[in-house]
Amino acid sequence: MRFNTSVVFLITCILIISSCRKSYDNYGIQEVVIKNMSDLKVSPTFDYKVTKQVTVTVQLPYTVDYSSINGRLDFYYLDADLQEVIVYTSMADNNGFFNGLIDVPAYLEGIFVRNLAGDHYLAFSGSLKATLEGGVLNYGSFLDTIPPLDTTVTKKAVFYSGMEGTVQPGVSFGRRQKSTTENLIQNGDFSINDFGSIPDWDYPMVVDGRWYETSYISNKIGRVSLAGNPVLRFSSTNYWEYGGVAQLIEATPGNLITLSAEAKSANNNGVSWIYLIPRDASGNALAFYTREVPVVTSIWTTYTISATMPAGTVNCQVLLWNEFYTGRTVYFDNVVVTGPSTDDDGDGVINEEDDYPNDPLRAYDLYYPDNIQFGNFAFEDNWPQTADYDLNDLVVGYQFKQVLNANTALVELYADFSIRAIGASYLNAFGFEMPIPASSVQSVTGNALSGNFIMTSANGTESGQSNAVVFVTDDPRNQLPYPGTGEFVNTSAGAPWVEPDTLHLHITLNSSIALSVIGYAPYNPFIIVNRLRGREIHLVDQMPTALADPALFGTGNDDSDPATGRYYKTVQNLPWALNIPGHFDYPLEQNEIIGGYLKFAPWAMSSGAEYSDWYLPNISGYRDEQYLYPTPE
Ligand SMILES: [Ca+2]
Ligand SMILES: [Ca+2]
Ligand SMILES: [Ca+2]
Ligand SMILES: [Ca+2]
Repeated sequence: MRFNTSVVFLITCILIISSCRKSYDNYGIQEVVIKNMSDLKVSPTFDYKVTKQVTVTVQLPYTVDYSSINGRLDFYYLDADLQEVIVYTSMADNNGFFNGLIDVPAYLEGIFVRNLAGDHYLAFSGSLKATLEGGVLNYGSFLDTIPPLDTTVTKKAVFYSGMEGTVQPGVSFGRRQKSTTENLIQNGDFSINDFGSIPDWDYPMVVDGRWYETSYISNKIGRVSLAGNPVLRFSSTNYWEYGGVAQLIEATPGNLITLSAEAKSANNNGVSWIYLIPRDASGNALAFYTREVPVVTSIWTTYTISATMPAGTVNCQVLLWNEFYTGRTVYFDNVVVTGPSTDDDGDGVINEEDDYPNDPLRAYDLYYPDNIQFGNFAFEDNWPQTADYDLNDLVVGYQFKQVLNANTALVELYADFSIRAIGASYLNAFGFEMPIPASSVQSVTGNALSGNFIMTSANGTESGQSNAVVFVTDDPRNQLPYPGTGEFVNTSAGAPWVEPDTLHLHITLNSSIALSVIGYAPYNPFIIVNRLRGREIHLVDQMPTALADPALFGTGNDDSDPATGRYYKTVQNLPWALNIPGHFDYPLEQNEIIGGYLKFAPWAMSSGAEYSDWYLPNISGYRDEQYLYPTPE
């Protein structure tokens, strides 16, 4: 797990979020407790989304030549267990530029951005309540091309070599494991006590796999043991000086080289730098590519610089550089240098960033809701009559994997669906519509169609549809059979639990389709109620398919208005379905969701401005477990 300069920001954000949660109490404002869905007062335009779209702009570092490659960007957040949850992946253009809309949990105030050239935190601008917000991240703003700052060489060398004894560990946060990947640097973890000496950084060096310490400073540079782990320590001096360690590696013009190193400081001040310095045949520096480490925090943090080697390069100096003054101590560890990056399949995505490095037609996987967890669709099935809001009539877990090429076009789609609960007497089919012609689909496999209810074309899409409509199952009871007792399946606490079965769908296309055309998963999921083909139920404001019966709109309790794009909401603006892009414990049979999730009401009544994390588990005061189905782990 890699962390960057912005872990501090993250911690700050967590503090801000927790303080927001407490603000009601702090200001003594009483929340009005609504216990029945029928008492909810919801804006007629509220869409019941727990995600938001943010506009994100990223400029990759100017030290890298992107003219023939597309740089990969992974956008992730850290969950409560500090797992990296990747919510979006894309490629930058041949200027290293990316601009796009990404869908993220609405409670996030920012997102981590990962690229070969390092990880950064991108804070969303605008207020939490803004519907349109986003941010700009420029990798170049962390970089420079100046030579190492230096001091006049006057001091006698005090060169320390050898373990200096054990230093008590400081705060260690998300420490990365020692790298086992191919590393162009030798002894990057400082496990070997083998250091040479050079007077200063710009002296001649050879490629010999050794670190060299600059000796014309009076401070100590040496190995120390932190909690049994050897690291490099640059410690204090009484003078203002500069020094560090260097190693020379092979390099040739056009090589894309990436240097990363972990650093931390005991006293949180001063400046350090990591450098890639290409040298010519005479040993002269051709350029200075540096990532400044302006404040080395007390948390182990990974810093990264990527650069394309210029004409004339015969090798490259890797330099860890520091300013020294009284009281300053900096630790470095896990120096990793990778490269030269190659693109074996020639699709414009370098091997390190290519999920399919030997397949020019495929470049990366884009997951929804993310790479780690299943999301959940929760349906009410009594439309157009009013629902009982237990949101368990059909509960479907899902995870989509869109396989894209280097031009961000969809090549094929994998989708896993898990029927988790059937809290209904109706027989409801489940599928989804994609905004592409049915004829563009080549094949559909892995779905479960048992009978003659859903008619399909040869390619597996529903016949009679102009758009591609794929049914996952026409009878969920085949995936989640009735256990013999209890009212329904997995919605009553007294009845036996039935282990959900997961269907693995694979949809291939006749040719790739631009993501800008096909859009993003989860597309347009819906159920068909009780084998009445015209009776579809979709998420709020999602279009019915061409086979839905338009005569049903506006009947019963439905307040849809096709002329204005209003669909599947009551006059009171209540929904018949929810999409939770993550963990969801649905309610027990005939218990309104509002009883189990105590922040659902303030969330809905504030149009999503408050408690957009209402569905998350393990937040104190958010749930009343007696109304929620106790899904076994
Ligand atoms: Ca490639
Ligand atoms: Ca590829
Ligand atoms: Ca229900
Ligand atoms: Ca039910």
